[in-house]
Amino acid sequence: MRVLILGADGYLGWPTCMYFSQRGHEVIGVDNYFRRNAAVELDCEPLLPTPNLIQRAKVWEELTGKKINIHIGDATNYTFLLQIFKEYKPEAVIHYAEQPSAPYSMINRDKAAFTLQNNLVSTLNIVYAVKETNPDCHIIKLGTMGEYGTPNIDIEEGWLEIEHKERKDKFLFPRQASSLYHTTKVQDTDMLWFYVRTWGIRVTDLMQGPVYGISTDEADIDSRLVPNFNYDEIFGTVLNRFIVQAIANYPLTVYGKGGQIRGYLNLKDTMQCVYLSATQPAKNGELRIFNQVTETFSVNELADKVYTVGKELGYNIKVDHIENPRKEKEEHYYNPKYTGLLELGLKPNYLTDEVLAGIFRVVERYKDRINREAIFRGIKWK
Ligand code: USQ
Repeated sequence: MRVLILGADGYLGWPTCMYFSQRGHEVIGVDNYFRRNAAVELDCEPLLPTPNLIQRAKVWEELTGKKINIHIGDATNYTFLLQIFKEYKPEAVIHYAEQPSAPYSMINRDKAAFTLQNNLVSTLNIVYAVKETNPDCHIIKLGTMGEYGTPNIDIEEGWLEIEHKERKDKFLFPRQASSLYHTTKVQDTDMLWFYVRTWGIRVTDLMQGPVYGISTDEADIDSRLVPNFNYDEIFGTVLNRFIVQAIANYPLTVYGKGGQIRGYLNLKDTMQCVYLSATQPAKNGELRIFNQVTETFSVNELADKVYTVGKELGYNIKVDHIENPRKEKEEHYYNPKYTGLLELGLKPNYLTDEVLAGIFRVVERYKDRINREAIFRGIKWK
């Protein structure tokens, strides 16, 4: 398969490039270095040093003999993107090229506008490039579980059948996002559904929860192939942050009551889910939606796990409940369905103490690089 990966330099993008390349597919990786530049601008660089995307691909080729074609450019630039589609004629495109951070989107109007413009225009451009070059190309889009919010009813996989005044129909499950970033993902889904209905394109929209971890089979080959591991308030996800905080002797930053429940998954399982989606594609005229999580935890449960494993490793960890900078429910019902990817063949890597200890061990090696000031700045929703 020829697979185009947009956002190839990111936390998920680079490991995905290697995952597909390792399995014999032709990979084209595109990135505009938004994350690298934002990390410099906001002083929140990843914990582990990562060579740039061109250098990463060179290291990968030296070590495995497999080539990943890299292009540095912006998916919101249609001329650039169309040229890539014309040159490579991908059979699948994986869209990670979005501004992925909820706090970033809440910093100020300019960051909100950037998030809106970047996320929606990149998605629109992909749809147009697919229509213009190969309407059979399968679009795999990273959405988020945050599109649904935390409703007081079970969350289905994307769709909900509604009976109203004795008539029935199927609709997108109601969405109520809790940041401007999450709202752009809702808008993406709506836009994709419009073009699926109108042009008959094929789309898989993956509603992913927060990802944790640093290890994949390919990334473990050499330290220069590691993913970007962010632990800062803006780009770091909560479990990765807690582990770094534990090692930095920084009290764990549980926001508010800590009863916020989310669906989580290991970085290795993101690779599996995207791969399973690509190799068993959606049909033409189908918007297929999967909830991409493997288990659910509250923030308090994550803090407890980090506390317990950290203690065994000799850390004296403190847990703080700090005033929640976000506007979100801190105690709520949460029961998402997530069987679709299991049915495709997903074999989950659950969050065991051993998995947690593995992340601790990697972070320990780089603890001198921890920038304590990046851990919490208090970007407020209000
Ligand atoms: N949280 C804390 N303390 C922290 C950081 C976070 O209590 O120091 C809480 C948050 O308030 C939230 C939960 O932990 O209730 C998850 O926060 P997060 O920062 O790990 O995740 P989030 O901002 O929701 O975003 C991340 C990714 C995003 C993805 C999303 C999936 O950055 O790209 O879309 O997870 S989901 O959360 O299901 O919407």
